[in-house]
Amino acid sequence: MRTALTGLAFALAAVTLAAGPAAGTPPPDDDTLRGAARGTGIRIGTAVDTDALAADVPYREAVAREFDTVTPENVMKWQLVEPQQGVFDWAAADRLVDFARANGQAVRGHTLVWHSQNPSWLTEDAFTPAELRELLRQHILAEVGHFKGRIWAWDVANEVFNDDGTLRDTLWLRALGPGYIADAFRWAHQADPKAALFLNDYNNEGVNAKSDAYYALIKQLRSAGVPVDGYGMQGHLGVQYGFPDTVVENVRRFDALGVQTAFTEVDVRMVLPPDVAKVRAQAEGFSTLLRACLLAKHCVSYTVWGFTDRYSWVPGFFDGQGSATPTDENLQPKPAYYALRDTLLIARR
Ligand code: 9MR
Repeated sequence: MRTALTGLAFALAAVTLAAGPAAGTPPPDDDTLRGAARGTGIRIGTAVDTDALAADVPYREAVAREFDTVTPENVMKWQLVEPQQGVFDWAAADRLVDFARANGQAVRGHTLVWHSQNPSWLTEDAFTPAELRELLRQHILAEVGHFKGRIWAWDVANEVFNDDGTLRDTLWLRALGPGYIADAFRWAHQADPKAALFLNDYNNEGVNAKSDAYYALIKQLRSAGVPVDGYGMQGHLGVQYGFPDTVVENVRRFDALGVQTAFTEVDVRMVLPPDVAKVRAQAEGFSTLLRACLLAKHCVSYTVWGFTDRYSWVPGFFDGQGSATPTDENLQPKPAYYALRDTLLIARR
């Protein structure tokens, strides 16, 4: 990426010319997202494809250079950590956590209870409700316990509501009733009392029926003493839909509830091919969510769901759509990348 060279030059110049920053604090490298975010109170993160991290050197260097936090895109999901009942595989996730530690990055754990990417032994076998509850409890205690002290924030419960604000019909809701959400948070807290525990969903960035449901749920859980610390908004946008215009209002009402907020999976897809108008709109979509985060008191992080089109999930899921991340297949920054960086630099000023 072009920024690598200019960034390095900037860092060397800063080290040579300045009296020197405090020991252990590298000078801010304004040519990276990570450097630009310093002093804003927000951590900038990315989802990480761990196969790419192992195989693709420029990708790996960019993850280390550009981001304060990493989220495993897949390798902490139940299907991957316990492919057969009682057979655990933490290797890929451990490697990512080690990488993060080596690069001074925090880890967002993703995700503990979800309707998707569960192992088939769990979803196909006919367990009784009591057995399912025990399996969920053991899963959360095992996973959160395994990573204890190494995870900054967990997406404990993912996508529990429908867009109309009713609870999503999942194996968990059907077997255990709505109380499974509170239970999941209690078990996660028991296994790692220091990790920040989040609810997380999509289409909940603006004020709407879904975010209203989260507002009510978080209020209720906290008054019952359930250890919920944060509200995650994934931020999967598309230029063809326009962008929610009540995001600031939404994050501020969660501020007032006393919980942290975070944008956890931001990308802005488009119908291919890109053109000037779509690319500009995309930059605006990324910035809209970042500005809202900067305007909230307790918005702690902004994570993109992959930073390069080389590995984005979007083309595989939405026919004819793509180009959803801030850098292209060659890791070259798009206007969206510069919009994010400049917005951070303006906030820090
Ligand atoms: O990006 C992930 C993709 O590689 C997986 O195949 C997919 C399976 O459902 O999950 C994707 O990540 C999702 C995330 O875990 C939760 N929010 C929506 C994300 C995009 O689908």
